[in-house]
Amino acid sequence: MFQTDTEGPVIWLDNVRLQEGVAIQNNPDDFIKLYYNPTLRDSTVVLPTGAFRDVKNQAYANSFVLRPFTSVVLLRDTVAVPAADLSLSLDSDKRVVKVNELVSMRLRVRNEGNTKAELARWTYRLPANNQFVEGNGQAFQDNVLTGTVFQLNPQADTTFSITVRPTAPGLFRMTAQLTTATSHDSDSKPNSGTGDGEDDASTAELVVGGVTSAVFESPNPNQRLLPAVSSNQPASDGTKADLSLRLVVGKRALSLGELVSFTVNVANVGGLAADGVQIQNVLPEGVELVSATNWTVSGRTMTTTLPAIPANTTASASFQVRVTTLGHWINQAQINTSSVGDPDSTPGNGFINGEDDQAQVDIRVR
Ligand SMILES: [Ca+2]
Ligand SMILES: [Ca+2]
Ligand SMILES: [Ca+2]
Ligand SMILES: [Ca+2]
Repeated sequence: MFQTDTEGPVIWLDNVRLQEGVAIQNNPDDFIKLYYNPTLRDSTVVLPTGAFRDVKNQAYANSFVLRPFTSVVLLRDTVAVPAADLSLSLDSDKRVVKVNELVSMRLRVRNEGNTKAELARWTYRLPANNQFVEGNGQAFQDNVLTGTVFQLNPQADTTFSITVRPTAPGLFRMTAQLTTATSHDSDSKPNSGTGDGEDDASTAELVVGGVTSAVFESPNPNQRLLPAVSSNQPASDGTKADLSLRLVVGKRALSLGELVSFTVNVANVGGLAADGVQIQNVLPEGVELVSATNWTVSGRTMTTTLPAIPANTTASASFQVRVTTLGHWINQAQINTSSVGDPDSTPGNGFINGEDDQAQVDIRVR
C-alpha cells in the first residue's frame, strides 16, 4: 500500500502490482527527419516508404524538392489521412471596371475526390495598386489574404466572397493558390506557386480604366522550379532538310478591283541544302492573276521551282492578283517536290493535313 507525500489531500494507492519494465528500443530516425539543402541548387529528397508531415501539417510522400539553404522537419504520419482532390478557382463578377470601382471576387475550393478532404488553407495575393476591402471574415495583411477550409465532403465545394478595389488603370492578373492541404492530392501540390498550371491555383483578370499598357500581377514568391520548355521541332538531321512554308498576303480586306500581292516563303532549318524545291499554289475563284514572274500557270494551279535553299536560309516567290468577285476567298500553297527528305512533312500530300510545308491565307472582298 502507498501513501502520497505531496501537498493537498492525501491519496492512498492500494492493490498495486509492480513488474520489471521491458525497454523497447526506438530509433528516433524512424519517426522524425531533418533535411537540409546546403547547396546553391534545388535538391530532390527521396523519402523512405511511408507518409510524412511537416510542422504545418503539410503531407509529404515519395520525394520532394528542397530549395537552396532551406530545411524541413518531417514527422512520420502514423494516422493515415485518405487522399482527396482539391482544386481552387478564382473569378470576378465583372472583367472590365473603372478605377476605384469595387469588384466582387469569388474564391472557390472544391473537393473533386470521393473521400472527405481534411483541413486546407489558401492564399490570395493582390498585385500593386489593388486593395482588399472585404475578406469574407478572413484575415488580410499587406495585400495577402489567407483563408481556411476545415473539411470538405466528397464532390462538395465552398466559396469565399471577397471585395477588392483597383486604384490605378491597367490589366490586373490576380492569383490565388492552396498553400496547405492535409489530405494528399494526386494532381496538385499546395504552395507550389501559381505558375505551374496545377488545379489548386487560379488566375482572374481585370481590365481597369480602359486600355492601357500597364500590367499588374500578383506576386508569386515561391514558384517551384519548372522544367525548361522543350522544342516541338525534330532534331536537325544531317541527311534531311526540314522545309516549312509560310504564306503572306499584302492585305486581307479588299475592295472590288483592288490589286494584292502574295508571297510564299520557304525556310530550311537544316541540316542539308534542299534543291529542286517546287511550290504549288492554288488560286481561289474570285481573283485573276496580274503578274507571276517565274511561275507556270495551268488553270488555277501555279507552280514554280525555287533556287537551291542552303541549310538555315529562306527562299521566296511572289505573285500579284486583282480581286474580281465579292466574297471570302482562300489561297492555298504547299511544297510539291524536294530533292531531299524532310523529317516532319511530305511534299505534295495536300493543303489541310496540318504539316509545316503547307499554308493557306484568306481575303475578303467587299
Ligand atoms: Ca488537385
Ligand atoms: Ca499547386
Ligand atoms: Ca518540314
Ligand atoms: Ca506536305
